Amino acid sequence: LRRIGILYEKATKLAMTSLNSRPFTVLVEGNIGSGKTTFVEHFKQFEDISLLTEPVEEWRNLRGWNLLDLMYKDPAKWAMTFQSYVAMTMLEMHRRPTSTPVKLMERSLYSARYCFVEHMRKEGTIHPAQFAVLDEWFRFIDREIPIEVDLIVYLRATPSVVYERIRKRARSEEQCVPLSYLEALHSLHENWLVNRTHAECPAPVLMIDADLDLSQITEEYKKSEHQILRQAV
Ligand code: DGT
Repeated sequence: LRRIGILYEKATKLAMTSLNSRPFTVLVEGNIGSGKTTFVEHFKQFEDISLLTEPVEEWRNLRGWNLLDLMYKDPAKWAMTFQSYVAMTMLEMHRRPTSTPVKLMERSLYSARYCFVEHMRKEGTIHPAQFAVLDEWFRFIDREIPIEVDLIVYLRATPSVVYERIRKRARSEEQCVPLSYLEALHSLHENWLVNRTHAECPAPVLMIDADLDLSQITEEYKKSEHQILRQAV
């Protein structure tokens, strides 16, 4: 009887998945170096989840051009170009079809707009006219193209902690990243996901303590498994 029950539950979920034909979609958000990639990789062990890691490699090599490096070296000149490419690659990930009932995606169009572009606007890195163009694109996409999000996992980390991690991993483009930049990005994430003072938040937020080091973080990650996996068959 128990086996029949399990089979029935699986069949129901499968039927719902194909009827819905849209996966339960989870965004993984948090500051640079907060452990988003590690979090996504934790879910490799489970079936029925599509894992979409951030397209940093595409940003580092667009027809031979390293847009990430150009942006860090000369933001006044390259920030607009970089953000428009980030938005395109993010939209592609949001729209990418999956055959599994759960889709886990690192970052999103939302953090690009509400954290990174917002920071550039505040700091004057981009001209107000450039900001207006990026914002119009964002609004157009948000209005016209269905982007469904069911849950946001926020890896909340202290700026000084991520600063140390970034220093240790030594990604060449990030050598010039100062602590003040990470503090600014941290408060933009907080405004967006915790204080909700800044802008719309597309889904409920599950907060995870991302200050813990690798040896302890798995336990913390496990707390989110139930909410994410209950959708999987
Ligand atoms: P993780 O796994 O939490 O350590 O994640 P990271 O640090 O590999 O990934 P992420 O998205 O925080 O940052 C990758 C690099 O790309 C980092 O140097 C910041 C930069 N980045 C990501 N998205 C944007 C964006 O929309 N605008 C700007 N300016 N930079 C971005």
